[in-house]
Amino acid sequence: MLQHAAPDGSLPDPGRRPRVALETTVLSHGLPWPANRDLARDLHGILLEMGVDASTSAVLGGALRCNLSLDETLLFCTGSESSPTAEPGGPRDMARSPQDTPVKTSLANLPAVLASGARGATTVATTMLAAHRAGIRVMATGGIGGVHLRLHAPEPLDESADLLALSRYPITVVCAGPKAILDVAATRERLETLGVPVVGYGTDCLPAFYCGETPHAVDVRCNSAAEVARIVRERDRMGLCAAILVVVPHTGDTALDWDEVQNVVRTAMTAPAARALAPSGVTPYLLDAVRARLGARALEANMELLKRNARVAGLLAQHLF
Ligand code: PSU
Ligand code: MN
Repeated sequence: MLQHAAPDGSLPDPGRRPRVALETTVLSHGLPWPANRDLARDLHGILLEMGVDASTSAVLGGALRCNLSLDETLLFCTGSESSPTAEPGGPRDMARSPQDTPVKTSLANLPAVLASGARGATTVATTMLAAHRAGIRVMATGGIGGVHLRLHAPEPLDESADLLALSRYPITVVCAGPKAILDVAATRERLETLGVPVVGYGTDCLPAFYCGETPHAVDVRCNSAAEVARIVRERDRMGLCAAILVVVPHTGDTALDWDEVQNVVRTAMTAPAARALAPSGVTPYLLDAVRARLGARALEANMELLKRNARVAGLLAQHLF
């Protein structure tokens, strides 16, 4: 099959396997210990069984890498056990964590994190950059970042750099839609403005993370990885630089109700703890809040959808190899 050159012109080694890029912020900031450790092992195992390399990205040793070993990946599985009584956004009990929490690293702080020599967990945005530089064409995540809700009208708009990266790097990103904690309508509009095709994998409507359905539509529905691969090739033939966003709906017993999640998010955003957050703390705070209020179901849904997305990404990587 056609081998694609990396931006530096090099071709993949003969005998190299298809690769799927994975992020580390979901491990360090998105999931509690030990769920993050279990997930890291499971994702490696799922992809390995498919004959696909899990190409995990992070800032380590002053470099932006996309080839962490499983042992290196486990360094990013920090944090404490999630407890339903924990104050969302409160200080994390590090007693059980293997290491200190790495710095959440997106595009704006990447150069500073590299220069500092600190360990950095990559978000969707920086993982896309790492994948692009390494010639990896497919990545898997849970929910992408997007436009945040504005509950107090004059607040400045908080918008994830994931959107900018989606407009900039021609990666195929497999996810469960925007995170349900976001302004999903505004995020959907922004994806269109940025020229990011939204492909529903077996669905006509846009999912939002643990919620399998929202009132918003996708651009096109595909029912197989082969169909998605045809769209990716046309994007490449046109020389378009934006990503293709493949959204896989999370269905089944652990899927959460859209209105229920919206209520939790609104309550969490008006709580006093929300006012003291640094910008990069907003997403982890809201994810913690949903878990604290909706309990095990939210964590199970999060884990399940991450594994499902890795499988779909693995299939796509095989088709595009
Ligand atoms: N998906 C998850 N959990 C997460 C994230 C994604 O299931 O924690 C992370 C991703 O790394 C994503 C980031 O890029 O949250 C978005 O953060 P922000 O809104 O601050 O850009
Ligand atoms: Mn933000």
